Amino acid sequence: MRVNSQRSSIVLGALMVMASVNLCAQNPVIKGQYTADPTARVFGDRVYLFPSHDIRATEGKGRPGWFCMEDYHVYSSGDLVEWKDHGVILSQTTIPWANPRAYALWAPDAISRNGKYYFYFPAPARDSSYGRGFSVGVAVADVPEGPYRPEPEPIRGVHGIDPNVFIDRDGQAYLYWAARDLYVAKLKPNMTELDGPPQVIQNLPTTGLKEGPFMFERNGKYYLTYPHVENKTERLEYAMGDGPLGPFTVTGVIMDESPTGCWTNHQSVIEFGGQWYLFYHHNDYSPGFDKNRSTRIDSLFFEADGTILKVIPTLRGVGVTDAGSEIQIDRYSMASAAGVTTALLDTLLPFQGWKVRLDSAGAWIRYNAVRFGDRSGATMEMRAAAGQGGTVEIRIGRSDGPLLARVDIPAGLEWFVVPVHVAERQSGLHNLVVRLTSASAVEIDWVRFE
Ligand code: FUB
Repeated sequence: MRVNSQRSSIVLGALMVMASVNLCAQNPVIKGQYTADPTARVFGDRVYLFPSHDIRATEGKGRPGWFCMEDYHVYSSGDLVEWKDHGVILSQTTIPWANPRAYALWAPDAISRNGKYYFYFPAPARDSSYGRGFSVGVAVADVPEGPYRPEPEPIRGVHGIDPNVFIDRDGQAYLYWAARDLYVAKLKPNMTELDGPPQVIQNLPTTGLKEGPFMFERNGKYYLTYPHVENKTERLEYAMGDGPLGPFTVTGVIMDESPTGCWTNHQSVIEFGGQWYLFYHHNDYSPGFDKNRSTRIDSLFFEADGTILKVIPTLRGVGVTDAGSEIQIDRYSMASAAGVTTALLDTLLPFQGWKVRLDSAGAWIRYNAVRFGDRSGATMEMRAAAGQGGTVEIRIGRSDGPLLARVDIPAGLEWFVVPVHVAERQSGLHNLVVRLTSASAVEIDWVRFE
């Protein structure tokens, strides 16, 4: 099986270098708001996330049952785990040329040049003199967090969605976008005007929707990544070339279609702290409605010939979790083949997150990369529920690894926070295994070490 989960020891090494503060996030990485179409950029020593901001359409506000976005936020992180929301950077009502009632601020991008930050976004224009459908605008800032000043007019000659900007090693900037086909055009040094006519990118799939182009370069190879409907819903594919204009050869699939049917996916790729990452989205916090999506991150690996290993989406995501935080072990890295299910704690309040249910004796989950640091970890708490009472063991590394604690959860319908003594004090970075040892089921929300 040539997948990213095999490379966990490499990731662990990279994470040990990156971790420095109190960390606790898993996939999805932003809680409390929907964040779709995640474009990640490394500016200085932080990663900036520029997503679309899905909201739920209501009467008079957007089109019920469809995508609905009225503004953009930007987020940043120094470790890919703890994310700061810098607030609204652009709103449909403050873009001079955009329709202020369209609720269609779709997938954006941002890039830095000569000390300025350029934010590219699609939006329907306020009148037909700009043409039908979506135009693409630019807003400019002095720092990545903004404030961003929208240009008075959209970019002339661009009609479509999902703008993506790439600056090649020679300084030439390119704008990519989608309008049934994928297009590319050179940008002038001012980053706000095309420098020549757009070209349709050739040799890409001719049937099934393509959108969301994202270009990156690695070791002199140019990767044009894009969501494409090969079958029923979008999957993430890529084509490789020797330059930003191609010619490109369709090379492979980065991520298969969502098994739960989220129709869209949308990607960006960065290298940060010596590791490559794929940002993508899924409707984790909105399982019944796939137009409210959330950002996920997983590690990305390359073969020696430069091709990309397919990414298998994980709940665990990336980054190191501090042992003293509420470790959301329902976002596990790996699980036994049977006896493990996850569910929202409260389907009416999805941002409260999930619980994991271990159903049959021997069922286990493994949660990677918990940082004990120099904490002694003498006690542990587990928030759990077990109708008939139940017992789980927590071990280090493997289901037969050193025993940290045995937790007896009392019988009852309510959730208990059960304190236990930790048998073996820990330091450093470890993977945790939680295994059911009782015949009766246990549900777990989180564990935390004191
Ligand atoms: O978010 C609206 C649209 O859905 C994006 O522009 C596409 O890439 C798809 O993710």
